[in-house]
Amino acid sequence: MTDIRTARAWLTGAARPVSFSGAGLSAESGIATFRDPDGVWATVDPVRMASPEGFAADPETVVAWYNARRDASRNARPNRAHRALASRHNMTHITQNVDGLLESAGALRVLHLHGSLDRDRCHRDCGHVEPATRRGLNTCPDCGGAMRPDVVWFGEMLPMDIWTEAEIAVADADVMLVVGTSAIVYPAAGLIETAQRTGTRIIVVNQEPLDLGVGIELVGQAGEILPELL
Ligand code: BV8
Ligand code: ZN
Repeated sequence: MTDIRTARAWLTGAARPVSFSGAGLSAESGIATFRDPDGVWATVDPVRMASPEGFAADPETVVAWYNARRDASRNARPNRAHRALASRHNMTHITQNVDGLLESAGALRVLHLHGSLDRDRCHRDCGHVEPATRRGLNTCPDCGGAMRPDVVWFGEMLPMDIWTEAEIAVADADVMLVVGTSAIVYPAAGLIETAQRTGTRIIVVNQEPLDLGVGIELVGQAGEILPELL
């Protein structure tokens, strides 16, 4: 059988499938990826814009950059790949993406390992979180600390409840569908190794070959391949 037919058979019979996605899933919705040649990090320094040190050094610029990404994300629509994933109601979606396009496509269970653009949280971690409606620099109404996007920056811990839920879902999964990620950011990318270790069948769908040496790799656009797979 061809790889795509085998992959489709695996997914058809999957009782506990998970997807693990990155920026490539939202690329066809017009949201830039990070490490493609035309990606975000080609023009923006990740340490300056996506780290606590960068926020401390220049909070106005960091908040403005996230507000620009929020505007881009709000104008984006789910693409065929989001809709294909959302059509599998027994699939747990573990994503590194901070957009809400899987939810907009109707996905029922989405675990955001790196947070969400839609929220701001208190930088003092007092627990205050609010929808990201206020523009500019704001202070926490509960403790006066600085408010910042509720995303996970480099050097910051992932939300432990979400991370634990993702680890359990992967350890329990019979099939993992990896979509549109360069799989180099940890601990998130470590979930692929967890899946491999626990005998999960792994299907990788990516525009560039990742050559992870696990399961089946289908090279191409997620918006083309996923509707065929699911
Ligand atoms: C942690 C913010 C420790 C949210 C992001 C030094 C100091 C501190 C930490 C480290 C360090 N060195 C290494 C680390 C660990 C670090 C890390 O892994 N760095 C990497 C770069 C080596 N990790 C961390 O810092 C993490 N935290 O380790 O904390 C700790 C432990 C205990 C206690 C305290 C602290 C935090 C990681 C999260 C960082 N946040 N962004 C935001 O603004 O979005 S990372 C950034 O990369 C995004 O979040 C993104 O989600 C993530 C992964 O990128 P991808 O989604 O994979 O996107 P990419 O562009 O790379 O790839 C897209 C792929 O899609 C490509 O392969 C492309 O070919 C493909 N594609 C494109 N179009 C399509 C397609 N495929 C299919 N169809 C298409 N149409
Ligand atoms: Zn606070």
